[in-house]
Amino acid sequence: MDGTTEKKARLDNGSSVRPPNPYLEKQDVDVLFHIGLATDKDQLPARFGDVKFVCMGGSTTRMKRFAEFISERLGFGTQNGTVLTDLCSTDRYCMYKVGCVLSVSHGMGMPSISILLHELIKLVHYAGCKDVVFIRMGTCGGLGLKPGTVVVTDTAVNEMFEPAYKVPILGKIVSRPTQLSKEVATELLAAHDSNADYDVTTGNTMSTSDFYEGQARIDGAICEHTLEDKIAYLQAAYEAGVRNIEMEGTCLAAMCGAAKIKGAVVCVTLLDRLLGDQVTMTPEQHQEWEHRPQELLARFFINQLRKEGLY
Ligand code: R2B
Ligand code: URA
Repeated sequence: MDGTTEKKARLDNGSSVRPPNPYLEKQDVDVLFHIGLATDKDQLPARFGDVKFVCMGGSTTRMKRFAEFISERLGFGTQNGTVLTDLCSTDRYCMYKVGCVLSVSHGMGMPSISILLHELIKLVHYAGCKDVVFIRMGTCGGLGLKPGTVVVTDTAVNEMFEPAYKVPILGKIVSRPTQLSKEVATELLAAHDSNADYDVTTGNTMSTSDFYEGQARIDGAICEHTLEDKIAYLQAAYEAGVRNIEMEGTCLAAMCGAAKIKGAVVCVTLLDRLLGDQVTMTPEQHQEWEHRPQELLARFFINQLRKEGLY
């Protein structure tokens, strides 16, 4: 395909995703640098056009295990029979595809997930995906919740408890609303197995730019606030409806909202931040708790696919 034909096919592909960037139409080729895919070489519509659920989590091994789990749980099989292949040709992120599910690692923090989201939003657009849902599946600190509880985010808020993602662009702070899908959050909550021995709840999620001081911890290398300051801040967060704290939610909410993609955040709490700072669960508990959002997502996928007669 020559450049012009390729560009036309890339932009008129019926995707429901509209990246709000007029300059994309002017580019002949788009190289998605950090995931190592390009519009002219990688047959994005053929390889990714059927994607319905883009699931992201921090760690590469967890996202590989998630892909294996989904493949088995939903009976999707894998791309080449037995072994899952990492579709990112770079080592910045990893990406696995099983049926209509993409499982992608996002690293830690908003700068990392922001780069990935720019490229994934363009990927699903160029691939012609329709009605795609983006979900972050991760870990967090809880507020007043038993460790191991799963929280489906209602509203993602920043450190000032505002539903806003603030990012410096051209030397100015740009504030974007954090917009998650209420519909997806409701469906996720409904997907919980009532026989499970843990709770799935909802509340506001505070996203921070740091794990230590940024989350009011007093166990980092640097701490200029007191234990009393920390308790007062976490209490104020609780009163503002915050039930868990993590590091990517507001960015995902704002970027999905801007691109008209339904976004959701599902995290398991590793500790109760009202009781302490150190993460001390056993490796066995960690593994078991990390699996809980995965099971919830599997049940959510099955419900959604059944509704569309696809499962
Ligand atoms: C949760 O866990 C990570 C920090 O330990 C971070 O990526 C997050 O949001
Ligand atoms: N991830 C976070 O961002 N904070 C916690 O307290 C635990 C996991």
